[in-house]
Amino acid sequence: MSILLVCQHRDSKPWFKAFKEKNPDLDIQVYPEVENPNDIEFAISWRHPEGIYKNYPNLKVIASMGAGVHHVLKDQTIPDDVKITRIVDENLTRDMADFALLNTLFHIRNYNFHIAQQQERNWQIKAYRQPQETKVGILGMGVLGQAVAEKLYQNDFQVLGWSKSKKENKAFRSFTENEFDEFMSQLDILICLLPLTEETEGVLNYVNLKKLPQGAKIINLARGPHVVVDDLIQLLNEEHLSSAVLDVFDEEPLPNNSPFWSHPKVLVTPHVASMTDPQSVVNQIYDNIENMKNGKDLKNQVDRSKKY
Ligand code: NDP
Ligand code: OXD
Repeated sequence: MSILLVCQHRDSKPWFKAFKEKNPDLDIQVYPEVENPNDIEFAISWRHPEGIYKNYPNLKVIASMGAGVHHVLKDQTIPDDVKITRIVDENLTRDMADFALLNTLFHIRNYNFHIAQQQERNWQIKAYRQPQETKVGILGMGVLGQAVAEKLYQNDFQVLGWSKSKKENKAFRSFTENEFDEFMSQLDILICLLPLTEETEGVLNYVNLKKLPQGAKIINLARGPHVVVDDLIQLLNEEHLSSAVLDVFDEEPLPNNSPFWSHPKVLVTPHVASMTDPQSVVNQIYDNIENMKNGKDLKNQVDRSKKY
């Protein structure tokens, strides 16, 4: 039995090291150097080249290196009986909550404005908003959305959350799918933490973002295709939205000619809101290798019919 490590745009070495330290006897093959494809039963994967998994006839499980699984599920060539798992990790969750808080504070403390003023050597005082008078809405109230809500609530923000199912959590007011307009119409800041699915792709489009009050800000920490690029640029230029923080993009690395790089109201970060630390997640993936061998249930298995 061999493990396949498939990493695109991520360094495979720390992953290899973490698993070898956990069990030196594991046979780990690093794609594309695979000795015997028939031996591969378990893959640890990040943005694999589409279609490769059909070359491993005994593959049983694909473990996403991240919380998101769209990069796996979008590959229609993966047989239906291959199980898929994702990462749920307290360090990943804490880092995401910190990043969301950082950017929310960045917005209410007018950091974009002060950075621009410094470039002009201009000493200009601007009134700032208090957290208690700021409504932050989160699209997607799963593991990460709820952790972000709790952190913002602890820091005195008013928090609203939108998800498929109703949630009971004192940190935020819960809205479901048919309450979208009511949710959007009251926000000062919108944070996106939805999984990418057919239903959520393009959710940050002109019509939906126009439902936000004038001057609202958005923070996309989920996936690039949630945003319709031209619509967002138009709403920033029309001054309906006052700024955007974008951590994720349709194409990563963000191409040189993207309008986001130089837009004065956009802050670009290179998909660093929260990064999986192989040392932190090696146990949950290793346990699943053992669970697979012993025919037991897998941790953090994705419901393939739900698509997230
Ligand atoms: P979860 O699966 O735990 O949560 C997803 C949430 O979205 C759930 O609340 C779900 O509702 C809701 N949802 C899904 N589809 C819809 C829909 N059509 N309408 C309304 N709500 C919907 O995911 P995580 O919180 O773990 O992760 C979220 C995403 O964050 C990942 O998929 C990934 O893309 C992104 N991410 C980004 C990182 C970065 O560094 N930028 C790092 C890690 C993750 P319900 O609860 O009712 O099922
Ligand atoms: C993830 C990510 O899904 O890094 O974990 O985006």
